[in-house]
Amino acid sequence: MSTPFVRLLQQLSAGFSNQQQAFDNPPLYAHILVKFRPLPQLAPGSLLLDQSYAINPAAPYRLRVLRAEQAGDGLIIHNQSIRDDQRFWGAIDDAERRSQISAADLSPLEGCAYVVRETAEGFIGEVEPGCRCMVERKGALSYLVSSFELGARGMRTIDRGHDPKTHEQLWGSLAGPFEFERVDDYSAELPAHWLAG
Ligand code: CYC
Repeated sequence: MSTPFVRLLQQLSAGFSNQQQAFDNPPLYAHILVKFRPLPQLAPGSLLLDQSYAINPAAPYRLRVLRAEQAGDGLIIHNQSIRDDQRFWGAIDDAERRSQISAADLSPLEGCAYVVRETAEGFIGEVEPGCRCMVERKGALSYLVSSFELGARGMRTIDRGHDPKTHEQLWGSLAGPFEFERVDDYSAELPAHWLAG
């Protein structure tokens, strides 16, 4: 009998690609690769997140360390940035370099955790309430409204930025969610001691 925490880690520890969607709908959707891989040296539930454009996976546009945690009845995924994260470009596919990421390299991204609930097919996560996940784009400050839906076959995500005063949408998908298929499975890398509790 696995717990929701374990099932979330198993579904998330994977590589995802929206190749089909990008191929079907240029130029609405860029081809993006998203990978989540366990970091066994860190706190239980820690995953390296690497998001890149498929044309240049060597230079990811977002590298983070996520940490899933059971919280009462539900689940939370904390979001952390990595100091000088260029040091870890390429680490997603290099176990030796992944193992060099330490807790001292991480800082919490306040307001940017995902609140996650289990569904029949998988999980749904939404940025925590409060409009506190502030991001800058083209010089304008906005708060992030983001959600993901995880299932057996893949993941759907939607990111949008809103004006802190007017709440008007400033950027993000107008065409609908990114549709990712699971193309790699890294769940075998989850250390046994994370799965026991
Ligand atoms: C920002 N996208 C963000 C942020 C998060 C995510 C958390 C703000 C905080 C941060 O940078 O970490 C999304 N993080 C996620 C998702 C997961 C996660 C979905 C999975 C659990 O861990 N983002 C894309 C598309 C494009 C996009 C290519 C669609 C519109 O993946 C845009 N996201 C985008 C932009 C920002 C953002 C423009 C803010 C500015 C920036 O980061 O460049």
